[in-house]
Amino acid sequence: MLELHYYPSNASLAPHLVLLELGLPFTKVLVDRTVQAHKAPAYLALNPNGLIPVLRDGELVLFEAAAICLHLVDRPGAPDSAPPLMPPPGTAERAQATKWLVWLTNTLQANLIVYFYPERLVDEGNTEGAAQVKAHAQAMVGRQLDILVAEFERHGGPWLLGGQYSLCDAYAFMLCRWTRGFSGPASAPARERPVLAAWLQRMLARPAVQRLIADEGLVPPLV
Ligand SMILES: N[C@@H](CCC(=O)N[C@@H](CS)C(=O)NCC(=O)O)C(=O)O
Repeated sequence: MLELHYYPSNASLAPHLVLLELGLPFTKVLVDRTVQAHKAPAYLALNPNGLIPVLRDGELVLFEAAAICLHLVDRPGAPDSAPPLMPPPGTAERAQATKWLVWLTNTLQANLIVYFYPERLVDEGNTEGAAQVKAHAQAMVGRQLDILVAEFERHGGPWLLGGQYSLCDAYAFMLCRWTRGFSGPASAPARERPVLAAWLQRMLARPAVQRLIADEGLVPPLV
């Protein structure tokens, strides 16, 4: 049985959505951040980084949300009716999809983490420095959201890869949701870019996304 160690709206959200899209049976294990459960020895044994998520698949234990999503797509077990969330390996389409997934996790997500935890990059008590780091991270995320907009405009399709819905949409949805609290001059939230606003509405209309919202108890503003 698949077991997703998660906390609502954390980096576990994309794997959670992929599980729901694929219709795979799984159980959820809440990693209670309010009591630092992600820093407890039992969890560190699964993920020495002390970060959420972790996926257990029998003997296999995985951390890194993007790696978990790829494994879920590649492993057998999904019903025939499940959408193909990645193009076939060895194709140019797969290479492009992998490019976007890696970009999402190591560029956009990385800057969002700096935005949320700027105090980790400055000396303790340096609130002015932390505010500067946060503002710069927000501005970088803003420029990267513009890159997403440009990609949608280039191909004109409804999904990040063009015509085919993929796990890149699930991943980008999680990250764009994380910008919902953006304010000030550095960057507006993703939803204020019309192209992304339309795509976010398409995402919200997906049954798997509606289930995700209910399962994780997410409340408005959703994006
Ligand atoms: N690169 C990791 C990042 C995971 C991550 O940063 N998770 C956050 C929640 S969104 C976390 O556990 N933060 C706790 C902390 O930083 O102490 C992944 O994608 O799995």
